[in-house]
Amino acid sequence: MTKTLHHRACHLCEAICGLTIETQDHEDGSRQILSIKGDAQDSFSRGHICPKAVALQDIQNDPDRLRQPVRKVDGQWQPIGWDEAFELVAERLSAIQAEHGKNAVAVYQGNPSVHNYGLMTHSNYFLGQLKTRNRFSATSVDQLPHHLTSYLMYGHGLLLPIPDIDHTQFMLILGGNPLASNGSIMTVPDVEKRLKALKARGGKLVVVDPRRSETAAMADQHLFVRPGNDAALLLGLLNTLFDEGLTRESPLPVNGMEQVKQAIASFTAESMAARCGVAAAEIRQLARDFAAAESAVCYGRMGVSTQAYGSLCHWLIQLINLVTGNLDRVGGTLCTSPAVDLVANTSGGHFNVWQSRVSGLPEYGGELPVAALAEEMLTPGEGQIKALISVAGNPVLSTPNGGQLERALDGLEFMVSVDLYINETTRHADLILPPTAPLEHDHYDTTFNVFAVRNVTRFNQPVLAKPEGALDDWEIFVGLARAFAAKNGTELKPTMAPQQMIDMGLRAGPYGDRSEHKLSLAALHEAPHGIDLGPLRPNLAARLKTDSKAIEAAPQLLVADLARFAAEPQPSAGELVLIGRRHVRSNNSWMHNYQRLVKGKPRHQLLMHPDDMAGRGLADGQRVRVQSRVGMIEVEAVASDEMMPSVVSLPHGWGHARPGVQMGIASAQPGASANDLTDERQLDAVSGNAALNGVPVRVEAA
Ligand SMILES: Nc1nc2c(c(=O)[nH]1)N[C@H]1C(S)=C(S)[C@@H](COP(=O)(O)OP(=O)(O)OC[C@H]3O[C@@H](n4cnc5c(=O)[nH]c(N)nc54)[C@H](O)[C@@H]3O)O[C@H]1N2
Ligand SMILES: Nc1nc2c(c(=O)[nH]1)N[C@H]1C(S)=C(S)[C@@H](COP(=O)(O)OP(=O)(O)OC[C@H]3O[C@@H](n4cnc5c(=O)[nH]c(N)nc54)[C@H](O)[C@@H]3O)O[C@H]1N2
Ligand code: SF4
Ligand SMILES: [Mo]
Repeated sequence: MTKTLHHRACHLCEAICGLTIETQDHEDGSRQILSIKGDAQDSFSRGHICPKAVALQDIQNDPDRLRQPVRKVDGQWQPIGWDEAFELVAERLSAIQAEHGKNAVAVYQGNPSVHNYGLMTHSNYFLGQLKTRNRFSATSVDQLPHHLTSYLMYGHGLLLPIPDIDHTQFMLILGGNPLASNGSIMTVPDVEKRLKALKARGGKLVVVDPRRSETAAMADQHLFVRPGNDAALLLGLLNTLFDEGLTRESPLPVNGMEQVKQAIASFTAESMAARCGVAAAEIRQLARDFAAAESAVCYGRMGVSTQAYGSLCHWLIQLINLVTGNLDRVGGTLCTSPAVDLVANTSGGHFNVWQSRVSGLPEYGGELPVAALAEEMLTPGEGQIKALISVAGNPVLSTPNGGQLERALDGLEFMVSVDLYINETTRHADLILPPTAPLEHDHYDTTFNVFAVRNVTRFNQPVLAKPEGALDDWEIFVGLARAFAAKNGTELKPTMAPQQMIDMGLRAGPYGDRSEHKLSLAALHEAPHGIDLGPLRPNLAARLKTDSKAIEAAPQLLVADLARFAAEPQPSAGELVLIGRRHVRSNNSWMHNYQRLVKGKPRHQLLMHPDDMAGRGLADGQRVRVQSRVGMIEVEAVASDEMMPSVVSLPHGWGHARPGVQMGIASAQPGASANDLTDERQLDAVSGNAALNGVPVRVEAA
């Protein structure tokens, strides 16, 4: 009975905390997890951990997790062999494409796709063969405005300036709650300690949020903002910076700044105050504080990207950092220089080269906005979606008007899911292909090293042996690719394992064969706690991928959106709007089946200001009916003075009571789905990203 200590990063959220996992090997050959702790020797996460990482063992041991492919026959799930399953997928998809055209097969890729390197390297090996324009992902219910803004201004959708949180003297956060989310597009393990350090060195933290979030509660200043109206605040700030001469020269090459000045000249703090709910004097003072700080960073996340002006907000955020000299500056925002450099190796992307069939929404990087998925299934005609491949996603709970999508899935001719569970989405599939569990496969973070607040790298070895007959995600995609190519008589290029691709990427990268670091896979094997490659450094000028090789400060598309913003009719007083929230013990829709995380008081209630409850004759803890244009749910309402009046908050990812879901613990305390209320027609019009925040709702006693 040998005990072993393993070191590996947690892949569950963007913070990539180092873990120390102790296992025990038994005489029968089995290996048991004894403990999961933070790895104090990981210089990036410094021992930080959250409750979700401990639940990695619950994922491993969950009796509800699928361990072999299953096929639905007469409404019953039955085991099926891998080869037979691949053959079935190849046959059904080929037949559907032959009859209805390539676009009749759609793809949805969910969030864990970017937390699992095998899906990053190999899903396209198969999906690319389909040559369908109906590709969708969680990007368009999340960070699409970030990518689009970077693509338009810097020439590459992944050139995302990251807050230099460890060196800044002023951090302005809009629509992010890193104390619950552990940071996003800012890979920052141990964020609370880093924010405390910012305050301890005399820096200032300001949070703009319609809820006094956990992060807002620790800030020096918290401003309530009317949901969906951050652009007004940001315009007021930028306008003040120009108006009061608070700008600072930047050495970066910039085009279009005069045009920006003119375009925003009429959006003064005074004219924007009512719109955002922040007094003009406060807007002006915030601009002065920001500009006066030795270094400052303006950072916006979910709350300002999944709203009706997501792209406008992210453009204004970039401009505020730029004109105060904080873009590409220590203590401001900086782009990473990652060991596997996805920016250097790829073209910048493309936008609006084609559009969705029904609503004409623009593609970005080959994907269409997921808000259009259901209508593309439900609207008859040439190009109608007849089959779906869902990969590591749960769009019934995570995309707007999930109820409509659910009905649309019922009408498909064929659906296959690559997933660990029979959940709200995959229960509609004909076939589910489950990969190995997280600790059973290796991992290299291709994505979050690129978004990290320091340049870091590590390779994660599997902790547990792969069970006999199990396949990793990437192997499932190789199997599908081969079966599909054989069925269609197409030639398939040979592929290599993800490990080998990472080795090549490391060697070709900035710390590879041509540098003193000589990074390779073998070198990372020698460094189980990860390698710190130093703080972020200014590098943007050399990395710009615009045609002009300058920053494009005034992209036509974004400047034009100012007119839409100015013309937007405002809701009448007393109307309620819905926003979302996250909790540290929850992870989107899929980690509610672990007792360790869901025990204690429920965390899926509707938060509502006491005055809004009183005005409707509602009592604290009462069950209420919440209604929007698209649907109605029942939940418990809790009075909370954290909320801005007229705003209610409900986390997404709940609603596990649907029939056929096979997740016992989750179904026992199901909650209701926020996305039965969100509206697929409410979009950031520029990018097509869903506006999940700021949804008009009515609340009454149930
Ligand atoms: N109203 C509202 N809606 C939201 C949000 C919000 O804030 N408010 N947030 C949005 C955001 S930011 C996101 S990212 C999306 C997330 O939306 P999705 O990505 O659609 O959903 P997840 O809940 O992440 O579901 C992940 C699925 O992947 C499976 N899975 C987990 N690990 C693996 C793996 O390694 N391999 C495979 N093959 N499957 C795996 C799980 O069983 C689960 O079914 O939700 C969005 N929806
Ligand atoms: N524990 C946990 N961690 C997670 C996840 C999880 O589900 N659970 N999900 C992961 C994923 S996929 C992502 S994308 C990240 C997201 O990470 P964050 O961007 O930090 O997301 P949230 O924690 O949802 O914080 C969003 C904040 O925006 C506020 N907000 C809502 N509407 C508006 C608005 O109109 N304006 C402004 N200014 N604020 C608004 C909300 O009140 C909330 O406090 O978290 C990741 N980490
Ligand atoms: S914060 Fe929690 S879930 Fe996120 S990487 Fe760290 S341990 Fe994992
Ligand atoms: Mo996300």
